[in-house]
Amino acid sequence: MFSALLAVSALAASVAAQSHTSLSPAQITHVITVANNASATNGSNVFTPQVVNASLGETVLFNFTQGNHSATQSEFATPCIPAHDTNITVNGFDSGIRPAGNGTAITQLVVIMNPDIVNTTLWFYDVNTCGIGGVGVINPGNVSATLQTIDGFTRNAERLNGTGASSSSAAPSSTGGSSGSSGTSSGGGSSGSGSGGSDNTSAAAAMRVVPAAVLVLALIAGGALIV
Ligand SMILES: *[C@@H]1O[C@H](CO)[C@@H](O)[C@H](O)[C@H]1NC(C)=O
Ligand SMILES: *[C@@H]1O[C@H](CO)[C@@H](O)[C@H](O)[C@H]1NC(C)=O
Ligand SMILES: *[C@@H]1O[C@H](CO)[C@@H](O)[C@H](O)[C@H]1NC(C)=O
Ligand SMILES: *[C@@H]1O[C@H](CO)[C@@H](O)[C@H](O)[C@H]1NC(C)=O
Ligand SMILES: *[C@@H]1O[C@H](CO)[C@@H](O)[C@H](O)[C@H]1NC(C)=O
Ligand SMILES: *[C@@H]1O[C@H](CO)[C@@H](O)[C@H](O)[C@H]1NC(C)=O
Ligand SMILES: *[C@@H]1O[C@H](CO)[C@@H](O)[C@H](O)[C@H]1NC(C)=O
Ligand SMILES: *[C@@H]1O[C@H](CO)[C@@H](O)[C@H](O)[C@H]1NC(C)=O
Ligand SMILES: *[C@@H]1O[C@H](CO)[C@@H](O)[C@H](O)[C@H]1NC(C)=O
Ligand SMILES: CC(=O)N[C@H]1CO[C@H](CO)[C@@H](O)[C@@H]1O
Repeated sequence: MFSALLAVSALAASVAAQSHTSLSPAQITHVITVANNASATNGSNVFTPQVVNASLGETVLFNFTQGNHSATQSEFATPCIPAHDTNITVNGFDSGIRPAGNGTAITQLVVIMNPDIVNTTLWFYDVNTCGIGGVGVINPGNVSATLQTIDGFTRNAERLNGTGASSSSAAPSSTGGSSGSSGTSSGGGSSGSGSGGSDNTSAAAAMRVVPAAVLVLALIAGGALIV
């Protein structure tokens, strides 16, 4: 009995990174290590893991251990722009840039899965590596239904903010999104193939965000008129 309790306690400590209490959702912590940038052309290892599922009351902890990165919430169609800038009703988390000094200045950003966000897919990026695929997602959901995969998100980031962003084709790919139909984030649609980037879903999402952008511009214009 006592040893069983000890085992449960040890389990709680290992998953929750906080011991001495019982295992409840509020203490389950999913750690995403923010580090690396091993090459100047591939940011896929900035966030490890890149994909996390977190339930109500659980915590996602970004652990900035190395490099000079941010964890900034965005939207699928606009991976490298803060979510709040494309949809003014979304606050969105944003760590700001966190220079970790190669492990000498480790900091954390905690995102608690409260009721208002737990059923939302939370896409995010690193300001300094977004264009080379420094991106990730919390709760991608049923990608067979949404066709919004981490691979599709990465392609959008590289297409819109990569080094070839202005010169390469920005035409939507009809195959980009369907690669996610396997239900996993790896597979036929891995980075490289379908480099045209987007898919029907993201095109629809892009249309969806336009009104917000227009609204923002209208507000700015209004402010300028008042001034
Ligand atoms: C980036 O690196 C990851 C992991 O090594 C690899 O799976 C992926 O194919 C690479 N992407 C590109 C565009 O080179
Ligand atoms: C963050 O990373 C550092 C360095 O690897 C590690 O010592 C620390 O335990 C990590 N923090 C959490 C909450 O996982
Ligand atoms: C971190 O990145 C920001 C933005 O790119 C830059 O202004 C800053 O100088 C960088 N800091 C370090 C320590 O590299
Ligand atoms: C970062 O630290 C690791 C070990 O602490 C070391 O091996 C590596 O060379 C360092 N990198 C830089 C760029 O200083
Ligand atoms: C989230 O979605 C699940 C499944 O549809 C539902 O049971 C739950 O009430 C939702 N939670 C919130 C906070 O909206
Ligand atoms: C990505 O590109 C968009 C459009 O040019 C720009 O507004 C945004 O600031 C860029 N994001 C980053 C992280 O550089
Ligand atoms: C996250 O949940 C989805 C179903 O909602 C599942 O398909 C996927 O494999 C899960 N991913 C991870 C990393 O657990
Ligand atoms: C995911 O979506 C697909 C396509 O809409 C659907 O057939 C499947 O039942 C869904 N899976 C779950 C677990 O809801
Ligand atoms: C903005 O986000 C809210 C959820 O916070 C959503 O209901 C709404 O449809 C979004 N608006 C646009 C234009 O995407
Ligand atoms: C975007 C970014 O930070 N790229 C850096 C990744 O690492 C290489 C090699 O250290 C740098 O040259 C890049 O500037």
